[in-house]
Amino acid sequence: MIVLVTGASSGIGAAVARRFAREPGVKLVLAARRADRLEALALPVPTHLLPLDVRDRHAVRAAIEGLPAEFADVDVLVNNAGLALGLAPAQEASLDDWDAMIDTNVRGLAYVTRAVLPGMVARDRGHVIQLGSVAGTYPYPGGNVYGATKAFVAQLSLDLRADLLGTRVRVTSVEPGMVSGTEFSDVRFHGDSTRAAGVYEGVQALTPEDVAEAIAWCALQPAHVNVNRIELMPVAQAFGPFAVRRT
Ligand code: NDP
Ligand code: 8X3
Repeated sequence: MIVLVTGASSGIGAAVARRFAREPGVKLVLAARRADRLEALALPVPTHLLPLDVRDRHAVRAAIEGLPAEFADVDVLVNNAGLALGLAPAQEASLDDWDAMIDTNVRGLAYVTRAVLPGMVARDRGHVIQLGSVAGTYPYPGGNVYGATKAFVAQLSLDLRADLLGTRVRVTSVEPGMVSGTEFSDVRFHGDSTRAAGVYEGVQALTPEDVAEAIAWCALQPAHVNVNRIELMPVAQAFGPFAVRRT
């Protein structure tokens, strides 16, 4: 089984790489911008490193088309690269932050999907697993464009199922709640590590390994089973607040 993980240099993506490395016969293709972080994973299975910015559609296509023959027939794509930037209300949010989220979570995820799918369809085998988020279902203050990008991921996953009907290619949207032990909040708050740490203070959040286990479970189902979506949260989290303004 050849597993391609985007955003494997950190957090959930790195945990997914480590989880699949435990399966017999797995070969990994690990993509991210920080090649040194990919190298540092040093997993004990055949691995091809793919330094890649998913926002660059030409680079994505060239990278997938240029995979060495022994890594080219990707069985599982874990489309995990993504980020949140900022938590400001929409009327104050940074357009640069919005662009970066749309370019990465929407365009980048679509580019990688588009590059990998033809091979999967030609082989009549494959599984696209997309990292959505509970933020794509439940709104919260400041979630705005981040949440909307994750709603895109969920809907694209359903629409891919429609296009792929008649093939044996599977599609799953994995939608976690709060996951600690990743760089997610450091990135969201532009390196303000105190504010980032505050997000997880006093909360037993999901771990990257929890999410990786759910992803592996989806991929390891019998070939005729398609898990459409999985939503998981820490017990300590529930659905977003409904804000009521009283006069
Ligand atoms: P991290 O910040 O730890 O990991 C994000 C990964 O995405 C990194 O490996 C980063 O690698 C990669 N990445 C970001 N931008 C690009 C890019 N332009 N090109 C290639 N790779 C990129 O965060 P998480 O592990 O927490 O997040 C992983 C996914 O899970 C994201 O899609 C996130 O939205 C989603 N998620 C996270 C939750 C959480 O609470 N942590 C909850 C629900 C969903 P590099 O910088 O080296 O390029
Ligand atoms: C990450 C989870 O709740 O911080 O997608 O948006 S949340």
